[in-house]
Amino acid sequence: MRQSSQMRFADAHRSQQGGVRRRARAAAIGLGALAITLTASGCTANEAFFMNLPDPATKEGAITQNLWQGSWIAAWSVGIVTWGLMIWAFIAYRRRHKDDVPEQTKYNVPIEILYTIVPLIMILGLFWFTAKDQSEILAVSNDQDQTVNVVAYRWNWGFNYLDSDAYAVGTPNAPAVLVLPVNEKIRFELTSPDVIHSFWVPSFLFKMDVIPGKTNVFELTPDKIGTYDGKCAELCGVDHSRMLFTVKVVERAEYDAYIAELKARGQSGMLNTGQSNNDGQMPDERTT
Ligand SMILES: [Cu+2]
Repeated sequence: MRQSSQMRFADAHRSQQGGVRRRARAAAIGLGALAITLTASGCTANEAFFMNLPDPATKEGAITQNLWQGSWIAAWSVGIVTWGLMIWAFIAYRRRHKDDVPEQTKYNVPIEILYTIVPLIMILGLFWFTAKDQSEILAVSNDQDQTVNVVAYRWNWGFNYLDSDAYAVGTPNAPAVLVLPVNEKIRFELTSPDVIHSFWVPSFLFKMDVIPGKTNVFELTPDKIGTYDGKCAELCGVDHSRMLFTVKVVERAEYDAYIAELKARGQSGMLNTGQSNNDGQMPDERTT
């Protein structure tokens, strides 16, 4: 009798060891497959874990990048702990016999308090960092080197270089170009003569609405020479998707040459926003 029970125990122990080994092998295969998928697809860490946020092209962009990456690190950590607990529960509490019934409980107060308090702490943490960084990025200190009045209208962009007394404007065939000197603090003043638009330069990690009757202001310091895409990020009407522009961050000398070129073309002073008529397009820009 005793002998047979010892044998059963030894059998059970052996099969348990086998189970542990099988699980360890399955976990190793899973991790290996994940590593191969990431490497084979040529994913960078930024693409795989931070959803490919562009490299910031402004001094202030680093704040947003930090907030974004920090939020993802927090999210991945929570995800890994949660998935780990789930997988552990699946394995540790799996049904071992056909007639197994799990222990029936109505509630578990400590666990319920835990999963109310922990998410609350996480949300408050994310809120605190977001509010702190947002107020830092949106702070306007009026010590800018240049002021650009961005005019968004159906369906193009105009840029009034207020300190240089020149303007640039886009046409449907030639999207607007915003030229900015590198490492100079730019004050952007956003105005719209018609409907709400949104000024968005993904590489600046920044977007702000352009609202008729209200001047929205922000300051950024582009610090990387390069050409960046810009677009309207507010569905503003039928040709919203054509509201594209290009930002060129250049050396000071190149900026001066560009302003001189605008003036030579007769684009001194400010864009007449009255050109935008009730139908939304400049009369000379109608394509149909
Ligand atoms: Cu728009």
